[in-house]
Amino acid sequence: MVLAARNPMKSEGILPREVPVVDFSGERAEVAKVIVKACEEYGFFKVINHGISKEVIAKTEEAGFGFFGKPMLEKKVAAPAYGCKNIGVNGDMGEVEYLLLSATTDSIAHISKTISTDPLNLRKSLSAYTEAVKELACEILEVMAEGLGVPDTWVFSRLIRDGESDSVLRLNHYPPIINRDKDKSSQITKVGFGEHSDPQILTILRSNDVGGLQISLPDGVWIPVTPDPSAFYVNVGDVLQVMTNGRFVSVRHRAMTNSYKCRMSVAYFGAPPLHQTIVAPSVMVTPQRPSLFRPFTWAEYKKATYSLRLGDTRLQLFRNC
Ligand code: GA4
Repeated sequence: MVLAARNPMKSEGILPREVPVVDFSGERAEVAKVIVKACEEYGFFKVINHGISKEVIAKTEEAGFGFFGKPMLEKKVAAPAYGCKNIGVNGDMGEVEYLLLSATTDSIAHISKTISTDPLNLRKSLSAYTEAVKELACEILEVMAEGLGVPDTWVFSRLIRDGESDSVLRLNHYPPIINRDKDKSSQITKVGFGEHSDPQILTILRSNDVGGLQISLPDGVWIPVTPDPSAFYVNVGDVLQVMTNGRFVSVRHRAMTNSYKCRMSVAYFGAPPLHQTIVAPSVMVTPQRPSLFRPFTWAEYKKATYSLRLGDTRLQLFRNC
């Protein structure tokens, strides 16, 4: 059964304040329809019955908590893959610590040797997780292409399946923060990871059972995403917005901290190879819907991304006049 991305209020231009849910075990054409609608309206959806084993998920969660639970001096050994509070290179900060690595066998092997006393085991767990979420991302992208009526249904997934794909894996840890205002009467929620969109094609995110993720709807309203550790959450990234010629929206999102429990999320960012030219397939461009963006390579886009601040919108730099 597929739970549709309901939109009873669309005529008034208001979207329901709950995220669309896709039952991935449903009938393929129906799944495709629901995914396309969710990506057009929210750029975000939740996937249930995704087929990824609980064991694969649990081992990565365990490894993540094991690492973040270590003393700071031991974690710093993993720098530059390990970072605390600094996000990117232009002064963005958040109440977060993280591990950020290339989603390649070599990077996983390297980080495993650096941070674990049982590197083989850690490497096995992280590799199995990365392979599983990569496959889920590719299957989602293939169903999407079908739903969009793109004849080459591998047009998006091929970029992630490519051996030179620039995909990354990120483990984010948000420790609880007790932060009271001056008169100590109320609590202030602090930003863990500030508002931004993901630059890549598609993000596959999972967290433990602690809330904090919020997404921004096209009308500017922020809605909290109810945590569901058995599900995966999918973000449309900037590159997919370009490859659908603006039909899908890359979702702006942020993570807030809380005062009572650690939140840990694991995100796989599916990206093209650096030399790949990003351009919408021809069916996405029509006289009624002319090409919104000029062709550019992922390397160019990545360079622009890293020269800007976290919350900046980079896509406008690549718009056709
Ligand atoms: C946001 C999505 C991914 O986490 C990330 C981030 C990257 C980083 O942490 O190095 C960036 C951020 C992200 C976008 C703007 C730049 C680059 C931090 C930053 C300020 C790994 C990515 O690809 O882009």
